[in-house]
Amino acid sequence: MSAKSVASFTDYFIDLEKKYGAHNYHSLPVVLKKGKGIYVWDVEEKKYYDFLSAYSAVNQGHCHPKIIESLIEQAQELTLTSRAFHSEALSKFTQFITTFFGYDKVLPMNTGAEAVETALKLCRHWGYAVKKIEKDKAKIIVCSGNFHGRTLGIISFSTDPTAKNKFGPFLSGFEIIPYNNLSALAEALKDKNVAGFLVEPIQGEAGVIVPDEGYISKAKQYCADANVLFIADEIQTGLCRTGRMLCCDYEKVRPDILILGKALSGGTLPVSAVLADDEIMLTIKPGEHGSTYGGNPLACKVAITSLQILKEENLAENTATLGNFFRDGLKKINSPHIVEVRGKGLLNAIVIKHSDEDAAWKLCIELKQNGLLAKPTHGNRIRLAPPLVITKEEIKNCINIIEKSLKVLD
Ligand code: IF1
Repeated sequence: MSAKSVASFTDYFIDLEKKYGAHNYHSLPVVLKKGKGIYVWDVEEKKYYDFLSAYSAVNQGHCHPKIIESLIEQAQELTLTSRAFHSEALSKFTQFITTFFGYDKVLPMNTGAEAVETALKLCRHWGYAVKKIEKDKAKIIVCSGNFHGRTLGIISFSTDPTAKNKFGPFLSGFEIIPYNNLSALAEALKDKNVAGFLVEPIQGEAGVIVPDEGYISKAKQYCADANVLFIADEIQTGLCRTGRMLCCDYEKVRPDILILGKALSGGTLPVSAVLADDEIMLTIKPGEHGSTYGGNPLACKVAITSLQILKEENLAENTATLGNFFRDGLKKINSPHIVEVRGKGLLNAIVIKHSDEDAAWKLCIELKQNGLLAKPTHGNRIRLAPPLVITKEEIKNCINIIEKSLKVLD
């Protein structure tokens, strides 16, 4: 069968993937083949605003020329050594990223989930080596509605039945408390076996849940008072997405363990990192943890450039300003179908209310028709998170597209 014998290229490629690929995603019916800045193009040559940004991995915009240049340059030089040997690129990267974020040490990994696993292992290790928790008794507090990845360890403390059920048995040693609830945290911290508190400064997957002002700073303080590590998963909220370099910066909180991923490579390859000070990081000794690709030269080179761009292009400031402008614009639409507009910086969501339970999906299909890509989550929420290089003019156009598309729900 060739692409020509079916109705459209789009259908052809969707059918092909359906036939040969596992069915673990329900993707929007669009097949992309090119990206540049805030735009992507499909196989029919139709151009779209990308309002998902690969779940915040392309904060710097698709195929940023400087990132691609770094990628190519390093790819022609050296891509992988394993950690059996040192590399020039890793050495430079460790100095660069620790200086950038102000930590003693970094542990590089690949995917976000791996970095979260790393942080959990590190936290337990610290719990035994420094806090002197009795062997195998360490506990880590997490929040309901969390999303930290899809490994067995991580889904062991998920509260999303779709992500978790059918995959047991699970790992123990976690206590789940409600998000944005300081008294629940204070109660859970009474247990002397608690080594850490893992939290997203804004819950992404849950539908962009922004906690009350002061939650993060007070949670950090409670943890410090209880000699418990405050672990921030900034994989999605970090790297300027919410209008600051880190979302924790809004409350002047410096996490004990900081987890980064996604935009650390500007969307070119999986690069993640865990940052911490010596007292924590040096508990891990040679042979106790690692990854073949973690800290590979290609990743290291690309990550430095990706971080430099965030500063060079003032993406935190742009995001903070345009985020406010965008949410104001969305609120002014004043549609009966939008019951809430929420978010911080350019990590936003609208909540749709409609008698048709597929309304959010239908709206996304209409948005696609009108040249804007976004995807519903949890049925009635639509995440709106463009690359951070977007301009005010472009945001205005997008508000118009959203307003026009909403008519499909009338
Ligand atoms: C999928 C959501 C976003 C994350 C945080 C760790 C990870 C993620 C805070 C793991 C990953 C993704 C993965 C993607 C969907 C997605 C997502 F809707 F589920 F919540 F971004 F909004 N911590 N988030 O958000 O990082 O291992 O994937 O590199 O389908 O799994 P990863």
